[in-house]
Amino acid sequence: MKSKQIFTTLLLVLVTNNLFAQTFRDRLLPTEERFGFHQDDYWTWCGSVIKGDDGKYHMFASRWSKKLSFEIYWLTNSEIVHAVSDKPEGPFTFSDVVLPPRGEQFWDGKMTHNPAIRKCGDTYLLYYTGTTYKGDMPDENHLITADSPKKLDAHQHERIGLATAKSPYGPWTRSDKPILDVVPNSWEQYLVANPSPYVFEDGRVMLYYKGVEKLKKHAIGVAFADNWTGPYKRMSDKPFEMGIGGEDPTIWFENGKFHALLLDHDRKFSDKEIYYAQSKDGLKWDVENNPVAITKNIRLTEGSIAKHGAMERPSVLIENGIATHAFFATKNKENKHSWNMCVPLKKINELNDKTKWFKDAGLGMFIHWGLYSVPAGIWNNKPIGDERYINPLAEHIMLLNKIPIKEYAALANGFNPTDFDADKIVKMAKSAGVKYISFTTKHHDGFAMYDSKVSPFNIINATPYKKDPLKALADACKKEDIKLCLYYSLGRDWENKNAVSREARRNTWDFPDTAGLSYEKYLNEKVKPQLKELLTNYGDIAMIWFDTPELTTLKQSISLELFVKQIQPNCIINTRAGNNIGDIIEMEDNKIPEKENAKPWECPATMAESWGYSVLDTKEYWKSSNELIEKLVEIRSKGGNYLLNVGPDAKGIIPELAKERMNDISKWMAVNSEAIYKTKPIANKIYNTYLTQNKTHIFIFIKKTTEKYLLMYIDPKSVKKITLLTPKGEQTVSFKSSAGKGIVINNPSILPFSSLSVLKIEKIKQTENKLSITD
Ligand code: H79
Repeated sequence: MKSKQIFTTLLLVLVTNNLFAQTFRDRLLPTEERFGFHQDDYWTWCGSVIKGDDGKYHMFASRWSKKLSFEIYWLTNSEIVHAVSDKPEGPFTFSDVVLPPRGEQFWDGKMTHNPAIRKCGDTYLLYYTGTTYKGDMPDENHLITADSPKKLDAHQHERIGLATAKSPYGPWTRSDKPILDVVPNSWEQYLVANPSPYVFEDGRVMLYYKGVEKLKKHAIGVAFADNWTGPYKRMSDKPFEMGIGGEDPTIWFENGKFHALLLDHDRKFSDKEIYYAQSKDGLKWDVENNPVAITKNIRLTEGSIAKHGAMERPSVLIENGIATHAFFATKNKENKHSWNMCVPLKKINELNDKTKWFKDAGLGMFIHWGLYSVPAGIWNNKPIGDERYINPLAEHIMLLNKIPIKEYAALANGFNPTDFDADKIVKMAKSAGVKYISFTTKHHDGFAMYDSKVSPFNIINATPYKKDPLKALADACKKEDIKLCLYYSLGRDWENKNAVSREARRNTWDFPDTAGLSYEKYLNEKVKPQLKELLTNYGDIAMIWFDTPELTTLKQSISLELFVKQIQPNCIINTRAGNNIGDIIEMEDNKIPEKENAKPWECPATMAESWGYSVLDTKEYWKSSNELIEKLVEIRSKGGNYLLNVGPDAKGIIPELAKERMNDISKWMAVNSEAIYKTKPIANKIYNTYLTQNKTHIFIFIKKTTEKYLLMYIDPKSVKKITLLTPKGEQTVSFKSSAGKGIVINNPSILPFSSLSVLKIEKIKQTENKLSITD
């Protein structure tokens, strides 16, 4: 760097990151229960589909008689059959038995299962599990049990085989030996089964499979063959770790990546559902925080949700390199019928980024309003928690003063916010440049600020006001095109005894004893029913803003995410759903992170200290408008959003000091908002100020104190012009090239704002990537 007095150096690295989190869940289209393959007299289970040379779709599935039970008999009686359909989703019609019993002497003489159909050149490859055992096959007159020697015999002889044919109708050639056998004295000494091949175009095969050491102890293995004809050699003598307790993976290559659908036998994420993972090389797998891909709740074309009993054995149909349909074995809720079901898939490039509105927004407004707005920080004539500085958060008054529910609930009698004017508040927000509003529908006190039928502890039932402020707010937001987000206190609810959280954060005075209490019960009886109301009765909800996850487990966080998205698929959630589940990262209250983040993020913040209206937040506690604007810019330069709070009082009026600040922000945004909305950060830390960019422009935020010249290391040929944004319009700013290395900008001496002003650099090429780093 040259002389610091003269030059401010701006190092530019331009980032393009158009990738966004794509969960497999979002690809599932509505389906029909009859899609797939049903057989009235048989249990239908595993299934794998391929498009044949005849233009038809061919499913290879396993089945066994319904005269026998679903359990056990798959192992002794299953056979692989072939069914055909003109359409990929079916319904498939039975055609022929592909791999019938062929005699005890063969390794696969009695049973075939787990078909996986692939094609290489002109050969159809059917990978499968087969077994044999001594004695006759069981039937309805000769039943067996889980401990029968026949069953155990069948079990320990399970091996992996390959049948080949030139037509999906056969004839099929089976080999006399399995392509993969057990390895004595190893983790896979008992049996190998469930083949899942990835066949490369040149004939190489990467074969995932299940190995079992002894009953109930299984793991995944991977073998490789230079050609499908074999030999199949293990890639390692250890089980393979997918990062997810996987069983029955199906692996395909699409859009430059390997993808897998699989089951999680550890049930870490949910129970008996299908999970998703991605990989660059097919060996090292990335698992999303919420990898649940196909749940037991299936969306049907008629708009309803079908609840199923199990989701297993996933497979996909690939056409021209694109996964077009997912297939899986399923049972109805009563477990009386099983079939192989089909769900059509959206193409990867048809997925929309649900967080786009959020990434573009920049500024949001938080509204903290509830029963706590009545005492406003004073209880029994004393400041909350006796001394203001111990905890200045007025919305925590119930906890800090251990106010019994009965006494706290009496606040509702004096809560009649007749001056609450949703239209006015939303208009104020809009004029300040706010793009979304997050409203406290239920804070830690458990009081619902909307019409809730789940608990009478709400504004309609308990107050003289009797009106639904959320309804008014939702209508006003809709009118003004502001996104509506709903705050919901998750892990803390001081009115509900089952909301068990950490000791210092729960209601220990009304409910000293937690014995017999259940957080899961609270989730099922209060949280989910209230979320359902919120997501059903107020139109489009842009985000559920969870707070304080407390003791929420990973499974519970995942189930909350799935619950929200099943009702409103486009609704996003923040990471305070707990356990890193969420579409956007919620930073700590009032904390701006050091640098940008790969995921969209938000900083929720107060103008003073309390979130709820507090008479203790006297003027000296308030940040100035300039400070707020600078925080907005800092957050934006790091790619985040600023969620700035206001706390209406007991009458529903926003405090004057908050209004003043919103008004100052309005004036600033009226001139500078293009440097805030739809912009992205520029990666490197820069000297003394902040930057944002969009496709056509770079924005530099400058202060009155900034030096006379600015040096930017960007190619002068790529800069069309530079202007200063002012209330009177754009003012041209001169610049010249600096010894071919960059540009020197004449820093304007008079700036329009006492906070930050904006220099706008117009790029010549309308693309983000053309500016290159020259130093
Ligand atoms: O809604 C706003 C706050 O009320 C809420 N999050 C924002 C968005 C929030 N809840 N908790 N906290 C913020 C911070 C934690 C407060 C604590 Fe305590 C103070 C933890 C320990 C001391 C309150 C008092 C809880 C236990 C004792």
